[in-house]
Amino acid sequence: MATTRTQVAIIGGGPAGLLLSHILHRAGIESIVLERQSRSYVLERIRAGVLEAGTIALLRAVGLGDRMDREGHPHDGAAIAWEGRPRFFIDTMKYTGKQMMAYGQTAITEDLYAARDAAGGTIIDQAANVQPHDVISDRPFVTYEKEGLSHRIDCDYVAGCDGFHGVSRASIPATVLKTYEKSYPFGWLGIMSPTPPYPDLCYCYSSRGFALASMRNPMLSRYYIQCDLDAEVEDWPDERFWEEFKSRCPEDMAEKIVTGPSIEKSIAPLRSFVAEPMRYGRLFLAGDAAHIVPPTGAKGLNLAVSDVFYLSRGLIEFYRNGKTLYLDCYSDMALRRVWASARISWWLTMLLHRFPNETPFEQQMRFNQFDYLQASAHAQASLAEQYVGLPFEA
Ligand code: RFL
Ligand code: PHB
Repeated sequence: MATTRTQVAIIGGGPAGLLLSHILHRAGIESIVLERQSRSYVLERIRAGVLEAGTIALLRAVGLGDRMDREGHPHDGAAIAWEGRPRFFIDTMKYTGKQMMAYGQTAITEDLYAARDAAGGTIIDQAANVQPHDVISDRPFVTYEKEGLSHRIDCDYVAGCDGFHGVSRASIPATVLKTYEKSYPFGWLGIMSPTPPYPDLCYCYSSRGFALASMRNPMLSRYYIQCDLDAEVEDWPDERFWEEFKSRCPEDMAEKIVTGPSIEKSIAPLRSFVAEPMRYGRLFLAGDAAHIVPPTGAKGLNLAVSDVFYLSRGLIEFYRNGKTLYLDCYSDMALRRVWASARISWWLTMLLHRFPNETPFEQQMRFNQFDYLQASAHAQASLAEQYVGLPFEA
C-alpha cells in the first residue's frame, strides 16, 4: 500500500473541505482532500445560493472575494409575500447594517478549486472506500482506493467534511454520538432557468403551499415550490411548474415572472438533523457531515463556512503554538451556532409551508405569527439579525 503523509487529511471536496484546505494552506499547513466523486460531478451540483454577511466577510478575508464581488448580487434582505396580506421585507440592512449576497454554491466551488489548483494543492477525486482509522490515537490515518490501488495517508488530524451521507460521522461509535432529527412532510422542487430573475429574493406563503423566487445571475433564475414527498420530477413538466409557481405568488409578482425552459430540475426532501459532539478524538466533523437544516433559512452552506472558521482557527493555533484550546472547544462553539441556525430554519419552515392534516388552530397560530412579525419592529429586528447570520464567536 502506497503511504504518504500530510498534516490534515480532509474527507470530502465540497465547500467545507475545499475551504478548510484553502485556509490551512494560507497558514502554511498542509492538507490532502479526498473526494469520492469526479470534479465535474461536484461542479455540476446545483445547491445553495444565498450567503450570510459573515460568509461574505470570511470569503473576502481569505482572498476569495473578487469574483463574488464582481458577479454576486448584494441584497438588503429578502421579501415575504403572504397571500392576502401586504408584502413584508426582512430588512437586514435597516436592522443590522449588513447585506446578504446571491452567489451560487457552484460558483464558490469553482473559485475554491481554482484557488487550490493555483496553490498546487492536492485534491484526489474519485477516491473510493475512504476510511478514517485510529482517530482516538495520536497517529490517525486514512485509507482509500483509486484506480484499483490502495493508499494510506498518515496525518495529525482528520477533517470529516463529507456531507450528510459521508463516512466520517458513520465511523464514530453510536455510543458516543447523540443525534437529533426531524423530517418534514414535504420537499422542495427546484428549477434553474436561463431567464432574467425576479428582482427580489422572495419567499411566498400561499394556501397552495410555499414558493421561493431566487437568482444566480442576471440571466439565471432559481425557483422552488413546496411539493409532496412522493412527487417525481417527471410529473412536473416546465409548464406545470410555472403555472403552479405563479399561482402561489401575488398577482403583481406573477405578472413579472419571466418563464422559460428549465435547465435543471430536482426534488430535495426537507430535514433537520444535528449530531453531537462534532469531534471524536482527532476526527472533526464540519458542514453537512454533522448537521442538515431545511433550506428555508438559506443556512446550510453558511453553517459549513462557520464550522470551517472555528475548525481552521483551532488547527492554526495548534500548529502555531502547540495549544489545543480552540480545538478543544470546537464542538461546543460550532454547535451553539448550529443550533441557532437549526432553530431559525425550523421556524421559517413552520411559518412558510402548508402542512398536511393541519388543524384550524395551527393555521391561526401561523397567521398570528406573521401578523405579529408585520406589526412589531422587535420581531423584525430579531428575524433580520438571524437571517443575516449571527456573528462568529471570538
Ligand atoms: P457537501 O456539499 O455535501 O460536500 C460533501 C462532499 O463530500 C463528498 N463525499 C465523500 N468524499 C469522500 N469519501 C466519502 N465517503 C464521501 N462521501 C461524500 C461528496 O461527494 C461531496 O462532494 O457538504 P458541505 O461541504 O458540508 O457543504 C454543505 C452545503 O453543500 C449545503 O449545506 C448547502 O448546499 C445547503 N443549501 C443551502 N445552504 C445555504 O447556505 N444557502 C442556501 O441558499 C441553500 N440552499 C441548500 C439550498 C441545499 C439544497 N439541497 C439540494 C439539499 C438549496 C437546496 C435545494
Ligand atoms: C437558492 O437560491 O437556492 C436559495 C435561496 C434562499 C433559500 C434557499 C435556497 O432560502
